[in-house]
Order: sequence, then C-alpha cells, then structure tokens
Amino acid sequence: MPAIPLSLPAAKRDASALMTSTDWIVIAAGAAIIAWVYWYFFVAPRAAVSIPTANSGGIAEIAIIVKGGYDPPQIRVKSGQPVRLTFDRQETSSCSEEIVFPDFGVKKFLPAFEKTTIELTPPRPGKYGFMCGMSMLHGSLIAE
Ligand SMILES: [Cu+2]
Repeated sequence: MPAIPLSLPAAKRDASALMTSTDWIVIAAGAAIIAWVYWYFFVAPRAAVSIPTANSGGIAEIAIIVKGGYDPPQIRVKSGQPVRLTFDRQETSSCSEEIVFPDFGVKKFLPAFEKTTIELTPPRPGKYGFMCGMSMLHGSLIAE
C-alpha cells in the first residue's frame, strides 16, 4: 500500500485508511480475472485478423483501408516501437472522416480518397483503441 502523505486533509487520510491490504488483494484479483475474460473473449479470437508489420528504419509501417470500417481492424505491434499508420480512405461517407486515438490524444481528419499518416509509439503492452469521430467504427492496436 502506498504511503499516505501527511499533508492530506484528515478526511482523505481516514478514507484511505478504510482500505486494508486484503481489500487491495481482492481488487487486484478481481481486476486480473476481468482482464483475462476480456482478453479471452475479445482479443484472443480476433488476433488472427491482425497483419504482420514490415519494418523500415525501426518504424513499423501499416496500411489501413478505411471503407465502412477499418481493414484490418486489429493491428499487432511491439510496445515501445514507433508505428506509422497510413489510413487510405476510400469513401466519402462522413462517418469515417475523422479518426481518434484517445490514448494518444490524437484526432485527425482523413480526406476522402487520400492517404493520411499517423505516427504513434505504444508506451507499454496493451490494447489501444481507435475509432471514428462518432465512435461508430472501431479498430485497435495491440501492443505486445
Ligand atoms: Cu462515424
């Protein structure tokens, strides 16, 4: 359990003291089970959809077609390695005109019938979702 700074107001100190180390173990175990279930049902079966990455100068280059969705929707990458995603938008539907990577604070306009490049580096292993501006189309970067 992290040390509680003495500068905290008394009320906050009392609230923190209500969490015993047993509580933390129960929370951690629960979170681990939820994470495993999520991985098992949502990530593992779809992993085959992702494409292998081609490297050039240490950057993983990935082309994604934007047309009624993202193809491929799942992209497997290495954490800590820069990734260059090229979105090739092959439609005019306003749904896909904007792409958002909430974890990276990235929001970009994708002009129709043009290629738009976004560079990111997943800082640690995990699943980083991306979506259209209305959150209707979804894809994800899976960093290992
Ligand atoms: Cu949309």
